Amino acid sequence: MFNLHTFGGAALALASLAFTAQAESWDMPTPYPDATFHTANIYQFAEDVAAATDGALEIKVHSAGSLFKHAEISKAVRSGQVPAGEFFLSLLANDNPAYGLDSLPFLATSYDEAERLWAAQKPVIDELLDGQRLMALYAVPWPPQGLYTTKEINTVEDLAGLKFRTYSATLEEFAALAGAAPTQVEVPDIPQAFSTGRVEAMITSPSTGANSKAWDFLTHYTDIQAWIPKNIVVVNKRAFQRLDEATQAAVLQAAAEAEARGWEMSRAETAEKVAILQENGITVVTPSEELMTGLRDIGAQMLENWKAEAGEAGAAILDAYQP
Ligand code: PCA
Repeated sequence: MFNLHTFGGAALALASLAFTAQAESWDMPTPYPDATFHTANIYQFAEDVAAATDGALEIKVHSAGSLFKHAEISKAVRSGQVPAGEFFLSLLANDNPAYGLDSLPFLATSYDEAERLWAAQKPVIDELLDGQRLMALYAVPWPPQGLYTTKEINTVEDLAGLKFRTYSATLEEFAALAGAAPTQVEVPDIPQAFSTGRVEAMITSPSTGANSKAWDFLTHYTDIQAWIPKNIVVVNKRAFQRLDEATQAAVLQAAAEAEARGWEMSRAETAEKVAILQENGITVVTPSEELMTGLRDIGAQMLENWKAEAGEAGAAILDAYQP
């Protein structure tokens, strides 16, 4: 402990100035609410970075789209408006189809498959991000995506005409092929979109369903386990390069831990959140063969569309995934 009386006021002011000049503070926008396991994982990541750098790098998380809207986050990091951010990986599929592979229905539906798909995607995505002055810190999957409705769904035809909440262009394509009417709604807006009747069905994880209190406006959860999409946390390359070497190493170490922890959290979420849906009165349904066949047909068509768009580069990723 230093003694204030032996420490001149001017010296104290200088010392604290020097300290603030060294410490760096990063604003980090994320799209999902605090109760989301991804967001909890990011808060832990920020704490780990602060601890490992003795407070030299402080990451301030701005959750639920409060600093930038979800669709703006990747651009904000690219342009350096913020040094880091999180977003749903396949939102970048408009830039390059490689980003969208984890949102294709029935391509990777178990965590083991999702891990293999990420291993196949990652080198390509690292290169694409590099071209955008970005660097991936880590990616974490959502639990398998299931179908939420207000009635029993036995065939794809049962989805016809439903006002369908979507979160990406890929899901929009899926909903349209199923004959439903897609409307893009961000997670924090889900309860209101349902309660006002803008939408009446959705596909998302047990996590997002339970966190949105789906039982307030939906009755059936059909466990189709259609895909396992990921969120990615990225950093602006120049912001990263401005950090000293020890801080860079601390960020990469905390990111590797966050990725491992996030995959574990995701696996644990699945059963836990389905149980919460059930406890709150949602009927959890095992899908009929007929429904699954119809949905798989849509998935097969979307994969063909994807291949046509992704060309040789896409074929190489698919080969790496399915050797
Ligand atoms: N939750 C997010 C993305 C996928 C998921 O499970 C959402 O519903 O937008």
